[in-house]
Amino acid sequence: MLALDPICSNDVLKYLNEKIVLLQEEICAVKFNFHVILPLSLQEMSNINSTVHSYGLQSIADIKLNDISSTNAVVINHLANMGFDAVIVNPIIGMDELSQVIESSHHYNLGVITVIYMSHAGAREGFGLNVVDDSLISNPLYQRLLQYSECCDVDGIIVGGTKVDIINRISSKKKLPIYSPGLGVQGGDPKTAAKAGTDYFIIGRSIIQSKDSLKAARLFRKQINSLKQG
Ligand code: BMP
Repeated sequence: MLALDPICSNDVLKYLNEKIVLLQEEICAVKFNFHVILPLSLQEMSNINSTVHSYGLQSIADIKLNDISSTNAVVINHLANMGFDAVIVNPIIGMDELSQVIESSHHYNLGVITVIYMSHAGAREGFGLNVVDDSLISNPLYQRLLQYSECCDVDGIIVGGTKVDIINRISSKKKLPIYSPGLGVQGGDPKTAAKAGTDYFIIGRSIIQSKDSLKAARLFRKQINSLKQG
């Protein structure tokens, strides 16, 4: 999955389109971050998503949605109108709000992927914190987020590709597909992540900032495919 985070500020639309056209055969989906979506109009984002779809790819809105249900429902409606296929949500909102996000999203055929453990070093200060529930049972926060996600039947989960021990722990009793960012520039290795249990590999700068983006994408795809076959 291509994390299409543009590095240029002028003519972003041209940049996005060119990268999608160039890399479409090597990827299964394009992930657009909040900072990409924010300055674009509904029409501009819809046009980009039409290009994504014209190559049979999926488009994911990475906004790590994290609000009350009434607000989330409006956001989901906008994302559906823009033509997205899935949204990334922060399950810290709890099971009631998460269920409602899923209901609103599935109503528009929009998938929901939740963030369980992020890829950066400081992620342990949040996702790794031990939390105590009403019965005084202590668990790391990410395990609680995973439990919410499984109970609410989300469509996939995000676990940083740099957190191989966490991917291993989750994948040993896995119920949901694991999407991992943090590969390449952030230090994560696709091979190690694949062995631990990553299903989908989210890669951005190592491809789009490479001198030869197509070659870089091909190399990643070849590496990932050989791991999956082996
Ligand atoms: P890159 O391969 O260039 O590091 O990009 C990773 C992408 O995944 C970025 O869009 C980033 O915002 C996102 N991401 C991440 O790096 N770590 C996470 O834990 C969750 C993310 O969504």
